[in-house]
Amino acid sequence: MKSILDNRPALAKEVYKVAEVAGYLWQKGWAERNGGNITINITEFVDDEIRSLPAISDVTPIGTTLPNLKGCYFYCKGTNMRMRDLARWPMENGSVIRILDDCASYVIIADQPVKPTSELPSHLSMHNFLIGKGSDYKASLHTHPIDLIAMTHHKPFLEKDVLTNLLWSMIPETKAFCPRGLGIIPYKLPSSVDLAQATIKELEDYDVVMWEKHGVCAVGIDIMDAFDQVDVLSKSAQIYMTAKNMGFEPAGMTAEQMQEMTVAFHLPK
Ligand code: 2HA
Ligand code: ZN
Repeated sequence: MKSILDNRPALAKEVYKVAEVAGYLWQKGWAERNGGNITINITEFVDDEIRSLPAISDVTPIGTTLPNLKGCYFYCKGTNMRMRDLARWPMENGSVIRILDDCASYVIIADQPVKPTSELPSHLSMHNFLIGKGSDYKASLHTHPIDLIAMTHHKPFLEKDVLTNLLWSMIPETKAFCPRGLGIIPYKLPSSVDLAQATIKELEDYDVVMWEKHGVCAVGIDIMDAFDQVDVLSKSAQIYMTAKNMGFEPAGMTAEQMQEMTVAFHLPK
């Protein structure tokens, strides 16, 4: 079957990175059933032939107006699709959409009319925000990491930067590779525009945010970058839990050790 990825190696590479990450999400136990979603901004790979592809779906409202997305194209995981299936068949479990000129609706253009993720309002709001601030980030990831979600069931962890500092202090790499820390968003209905708005507000300060009792949302240069940031935070959460399971509160790196690291790796404060 013909695919939009045929003879477009640069675009295919990005989509196959999504497939690779989808496999990791499943292996990690972060992607039960249809859990999680991924979107990537692929506008830079779009040629005249893609621009002239006809719609293969109805015009569908996004639910919000996103002025920076005019003429943009995204690869999106399909709603109700499984990450473990997407890992093998990305173009059967996801699709490419075109944002229409009203910036408030989209059509699917390839390969098949797979309806995009239920979290499309959040994902597209994040891309709109990123473009607006001139960021070169192209990927957005939502997933359900067991350890990090469990931590949001404990009220003291929901205070600003409590989890950021706790997780950073478990192992030096976490601050090095997730230097902006972990934002917290109080519980909101999945897929809601409310959740989307709260998410972009937190992206001002963080690349990874927790949706209380639901999951994480991360943005990055590409999908590997977004995944890696969640992965290092999850590693820290595992170290914390392992120490607690051994019956003690982990000491954490000292303030001096954190400061030394921050200077040595040229990290933000
Ligand atoms: O797509 O994880 O939040 C399934 C979800 C919705
Ligand atoms: Zn979810």
